[in-house]
Amino acid sequence: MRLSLGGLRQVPVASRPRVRPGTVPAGIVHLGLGAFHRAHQAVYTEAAIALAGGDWGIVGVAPRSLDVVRNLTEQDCLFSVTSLSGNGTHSEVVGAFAGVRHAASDPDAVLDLIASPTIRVVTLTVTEKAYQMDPATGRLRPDPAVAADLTGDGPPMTVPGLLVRGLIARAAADAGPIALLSCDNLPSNGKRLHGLVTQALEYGGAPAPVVDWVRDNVTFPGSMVDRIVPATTPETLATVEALLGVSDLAAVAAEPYREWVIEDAFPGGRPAWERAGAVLTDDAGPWERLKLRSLNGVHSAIAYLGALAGRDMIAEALAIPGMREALRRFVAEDVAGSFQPPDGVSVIEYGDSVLERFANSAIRHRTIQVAMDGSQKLPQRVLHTLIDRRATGAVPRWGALVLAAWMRFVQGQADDGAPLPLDDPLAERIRTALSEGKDSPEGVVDALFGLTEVFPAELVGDDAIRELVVGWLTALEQHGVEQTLREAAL
Ligand code: CS2
Repeated sequence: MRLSLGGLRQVPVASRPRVRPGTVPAGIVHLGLGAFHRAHQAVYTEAAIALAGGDWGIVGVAPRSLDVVRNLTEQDCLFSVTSLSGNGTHSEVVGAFAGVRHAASDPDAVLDLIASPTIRVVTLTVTEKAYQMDPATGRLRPDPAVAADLTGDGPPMTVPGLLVRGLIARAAADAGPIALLSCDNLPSNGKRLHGLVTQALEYGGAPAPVVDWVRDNVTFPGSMVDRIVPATTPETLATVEALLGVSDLAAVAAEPYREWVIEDAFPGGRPAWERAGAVLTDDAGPWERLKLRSLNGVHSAIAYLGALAGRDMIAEALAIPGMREALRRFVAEDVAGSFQPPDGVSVIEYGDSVLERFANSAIRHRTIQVAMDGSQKLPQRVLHTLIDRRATGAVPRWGALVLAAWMRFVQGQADDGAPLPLDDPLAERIRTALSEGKDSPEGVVDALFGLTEVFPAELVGDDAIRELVVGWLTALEQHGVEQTLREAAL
């Protein structure tokens, strides 16, 4: 039997939703129906509604993927989240969804929602690349699809297009203030989203009254989101079916840990997320830098080094001799001194707790999954650490290793010669650059440093950085990851 309102009777009582499914009116539109949203904001929002009430049901919008919309529709918008750890598993069905939509086939429904006075918050988990901005600068990149969305009369297909056209419709309807809350792993994600909307309005030639309305009625709170949520696999679905007693094709599995720090700027109100364990603050910046640099930066390091060493899973890659030591030194020697952490937080202790989470082998997180979209992830995860350390005169040796590992990874071959996929929006640009400089480590570094949308001039022009990266890349090419890590520890 399939998970659905009727099927809930089969589900163990302890796993049933905390709110009555289908009874909570919509107050939030969420863009990006991937596994992360379901295991993170949806869980917090359901708990907040269960504990404090409010019309904060979520309408989930998938920009492209039809499968998730179909699966959720067939399941009366119900799905389960299963926490996996060495200490056992727990599944809960989430009942906070008030509906689902597919933007690619029905964009008008999404614009109507954003323009509706009942919707007072739009949340986003669309991944870095969907913001269509140059990662180095945060400038909107109006490629043809974005340009058509912003200036044309056709249906909007991109995230900037959906947001801006939705806001224009909301301004016309004078439907009240609204918060746009980015939950993606971008630097200063609230400011980025604000910049995106501002630039997109300008690019599309929005009339002054609309620009004024957005200025006066729309906020862009920043946030730090955290939970490790691997892609769902057939194995996940089988585990979940055994736990729930019904099959759930929209199931997600995740680590038990979760964290959310949100800037409290919601002019139309918000769920009582603090009741669900979120931290509401004036400035999420220190939390976000902590997480991007000491969690995501380390995650990317394990992903590139591990994939090159032929390890399929993050937990396996962490077990390579010398890996933990190198990562601990990366955090202690490079990351910790690169920014001011939140009051009372030790970056080194945070980094150690992150390594414990990465060691959770039950979640089966693939190195290749974390490795994807590196061009969009490197700036906030690694390059900002390098730049900020260089500004103090330090020589960030371990951060340079991470960058070198990416440069070897994008060449497409593991240490044993096995092919590695390059899944990246800039894949073509990267391949073209590499075809010009592939003969030596120096050539590779210079060619890739030519990707100005990723590498800022201050980094590229820094001889000390270049020398470090060339040194590591040479070692990785000559000896492979395992020997390089063994020797690095000496
Ligand atoms: C990961 C993140 O895939 C990736 O790039 O680093 O998705 C990571 O698992 C989450 O940010 C953890 O909160």
